[in-house]
Amino acid sequence: TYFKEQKLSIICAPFCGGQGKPGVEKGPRYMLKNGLETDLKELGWTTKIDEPLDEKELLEKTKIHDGIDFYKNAKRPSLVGETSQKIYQSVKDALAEDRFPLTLGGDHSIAIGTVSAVIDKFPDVGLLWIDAHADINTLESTDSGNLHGCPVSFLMGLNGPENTPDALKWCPGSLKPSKIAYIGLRDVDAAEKKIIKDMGISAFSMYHVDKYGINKVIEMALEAIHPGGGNGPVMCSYDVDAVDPLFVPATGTPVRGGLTLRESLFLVERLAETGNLVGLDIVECNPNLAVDDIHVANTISAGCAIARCALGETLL
Ligand code: HAR
Ligand code: MN
Ligand code: MN
Ligand code: MN
Repeated sequence: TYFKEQKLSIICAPFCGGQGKPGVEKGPRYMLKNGLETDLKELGWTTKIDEPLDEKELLEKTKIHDGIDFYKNAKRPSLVGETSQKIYQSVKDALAEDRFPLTLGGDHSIAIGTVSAVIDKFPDVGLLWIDAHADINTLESTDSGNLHGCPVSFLMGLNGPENTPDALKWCPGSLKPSKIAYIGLRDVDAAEKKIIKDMGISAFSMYHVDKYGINKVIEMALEAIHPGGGNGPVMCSYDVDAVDPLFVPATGTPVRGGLTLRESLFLVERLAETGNLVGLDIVECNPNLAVDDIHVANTISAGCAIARCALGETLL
């Protein structure tokens, strides 16, 4: 492990401005209400909760930015930039205190902050992006204009300095194509497929999960980001829409044919087993999109289980 003591920061990132469906800002509050902090304490972690954003104030602000904060067709770049920078600082603070950073979203645009901070501390880190989507659209290629579909392009510096909104210029954009691997993909835009192919990025779609099984896929992904044995620090940015909507229905862009609940949890159990995990995001839980209370409970409990399994919970 890369941490001296079993200490962690739970960083709350209640942000919905990287996409258009309010409710995803409720994720951190719902996961904490589900008992996540107590459960992590029972696993032996000394916890601290960091809330760099005011959920209510930020939601109001997001509405104000609607329709005025644009960069080409990208929506709310100023707000995404300033918010992800606050999350960046929180993750940096956690790591400076030798605490494992667990960030609860919010939409996936917050990973611009979390991953940048983890790279600052561990320059050699490999990133596992667990998602139905590749989130690598550039400001040029995005059709929706939703920045939660673009974080990887900022992390990799694909937009270039001349094409980066001012509020996002703080992002170092230093992630190398060889240091990222995807798992769970099944809804990738044509422009994203081209970027992934041209840059030689490792991507394991649901096809590969079916073909090889989840354990083999994880091992191939680790080998891709850390050639010669798969050892080295790993950051996991986990979009809950990687999980099949049968298990995680309350999310903004569900896509059928995803990971089973067991595959989803095995993935993080396996990462915990390596002892190499240095950061985790859990994003895109949106209680507003549930049609009933069971949908809320299923979604939130899956998000919490992903966190617990990544942080040491085992079945036996
Ligand atoms: N590729 C689409 C876009 O860029 C949709 C991706 C956004 N959905 C997510 N991200 N939940 O993982 O708009
Ligand atoms: Mn997604
Ligand atoms: Mn995502
Ligand atoms: Mn139902």
